[in-house]
Amino acid sequence: MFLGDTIAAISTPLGEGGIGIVRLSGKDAIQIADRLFRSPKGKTLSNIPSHRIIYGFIKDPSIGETVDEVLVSVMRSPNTYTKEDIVEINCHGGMFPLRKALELAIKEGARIAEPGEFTRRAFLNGRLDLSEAEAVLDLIRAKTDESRRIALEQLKGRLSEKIINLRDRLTGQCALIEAYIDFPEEDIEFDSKNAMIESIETILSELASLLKSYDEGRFFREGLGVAIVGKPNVGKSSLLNALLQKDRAIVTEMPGTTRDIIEECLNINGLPLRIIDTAGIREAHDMAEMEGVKRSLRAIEDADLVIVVIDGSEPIKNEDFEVLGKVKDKNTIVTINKSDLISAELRKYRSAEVTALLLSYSPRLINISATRGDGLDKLRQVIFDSCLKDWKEQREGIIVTNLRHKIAIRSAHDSLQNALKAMDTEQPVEIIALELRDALDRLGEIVGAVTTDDILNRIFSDFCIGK
Ligand SMILES: Nc1nc2c(ncn2[C@@H]2O[C@H](COP(=O)(O)OP(=O)(O)OP(=O)(O)O)[C@@H](O)[C@H]2O)c(=O)[nH]1
Ligand SMILES: [Mg+2]
Repeated sequence: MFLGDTIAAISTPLGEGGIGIVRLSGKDAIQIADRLFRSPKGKTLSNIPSHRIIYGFIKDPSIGETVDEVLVSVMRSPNTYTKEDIVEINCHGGMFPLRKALELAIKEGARIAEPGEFTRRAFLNGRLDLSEAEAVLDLIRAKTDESRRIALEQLKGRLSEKIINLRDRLTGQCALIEAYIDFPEEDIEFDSKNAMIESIETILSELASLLKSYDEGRFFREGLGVAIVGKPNVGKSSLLNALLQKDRAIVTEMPGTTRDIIEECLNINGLPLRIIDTAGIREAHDMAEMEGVKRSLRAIEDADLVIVVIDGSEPIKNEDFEVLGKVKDKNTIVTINKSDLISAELRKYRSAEVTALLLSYSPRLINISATRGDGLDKLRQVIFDSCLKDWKEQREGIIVTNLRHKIAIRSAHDSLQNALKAMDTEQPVEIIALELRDALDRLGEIVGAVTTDDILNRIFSDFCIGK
C-alpha cells in the first residue's frame, strides 16, 4: 500500500437513500474535490475553514455538465478519521449521482479505496490501534445493543489499555531477567525470583480472566446457539413459535411433523440467540425422518445450550430418557411442557423420584405451556442465566470478543506458564527470557505494536469498501 496517494470510495450502502456520500482521503483530497465543485457564491474548498460544510454542485470539468446538487464537508489533517485531509461529498442517494461523482474524483487523480482502507490508514497514521480498528467493524456489524456497547468500549480503547498495561508489567520482568543474562556470574536472588514469580502469576490470572470473557463475549457477537430437542410431539415447534411470537414452524398433533431443522434469531435481554427447532428423536420410520434425526443429533452437538422438551401430560417415557442421555455432556435446560393439561391425577405420575431423576440430568427444570405461554418468562431468564451467570459482574470487566485476540492471549498465557516452569526447574535464564519475550510479542499483536502485512491484510479485507 502507498500512503502518499489519495483514496476515494462511496461510503454509504448501495441502493436508494436520502443522501449518499463519496469520501476522499489523502493529501490531494481537497484539490481533487475543488476541481469538481462549484459553489454559487464562488467559494472554493481550499479556502474554507476545516470542519465546515458548504453547498454547491458537482460538475464534470471536461464538459461542464452538472452531475448533482451537493453539500461538501472539508476536514483537514490531522483531526480527521484517517488523520489525513478528508472531503465528504453528500450527494443525492442514488447509484448514478454517486458513481458519477466517484468516477470524476478518480479521473482527477484519486484511487479507488481498498476494503477497509480508510480505517487501515487511521491505524497506520496512529489514530487507532489495531484492536480499536477491529472494533470499528464490530460496531458496524453489531446485532444487538449489548454487542454495540461492547464494540464501543473496545473502540474507546478499554481492551488496548489493559493489554498495554500487561505489556508494561511484562517488559519490567523481561528487563530484570535480561539483566542476569548480561551478568552471568550473578545468580538470581531468592527474593527477586519470588517477586518475579508472583508478578508473572498475577499477569497469568488476568490473562485467564480475559480468556474466560471470550466465551461470554462471543455469545453477544455471534449469538448463542440453542437447540430445542425431544421425542416427537412433545411441543418443540410450539415452543419455538411461542418464543418467536410468530407462527414459524408447522405444528400438528401428528408425531413426526418437523423433518428438518429450522433456525431463527431471537433476542433475550440483548443476548442474540440462534434458536433451532429439530425433528423429534425416535426410531425413524423412513429415510427422510432418519436424515431429520441425524440433523437433530448434529444440532445437539453444535449447540451452546440445549432445551429438552418433555410432554408433561403423559408419563415420562423411555424415549425421553434416551434424549436426555444424548445431551448429558451439554449445558441443558429441561422443560416439562403442556402444563395446562397436567391434572392432579397426571401430576402423581411425576413422583418425587422422577423429578429427582430429571434433576440429575439438569439442575434446571421448568414447567411450561407452549400454547398458553406459562413459564416462558422464566425460561427466557434461565436461558440467559445458564450461559451468563456472572454477567452483571463481568460487565464491569473487559470483554474479549475477537478470535484473533483470544488466540494471542492464549499463546501469551502458554508462554508465561512455560516461563514459570523453566524457573521452577532452574533452567537457564535465556530460556525464561525467551518465553517472556514471546508473551510480550503475542500481546503486542493485539494492539498492533507487533504486526505483519499478512495480519493487516486479513483484518482489513473483512471491511466494506468506503470504511
Ligand atoms: N395443550 C397443549 N398442547 C400443546 C402444547 N404444546 C404443544 N401442544 C400440542 O402438541 C402437539 C404437537 O406439537 P408440536 O409443536 O408439533 O410438537 P413437536 O415436538 O414439534 O413435534 P414433532 O415435530 O412431530 O417432533 C400439537 O397438537 C400442539 O398443539 C401445550 O403447551 N399445551
Ligand atoms: Mg415439530
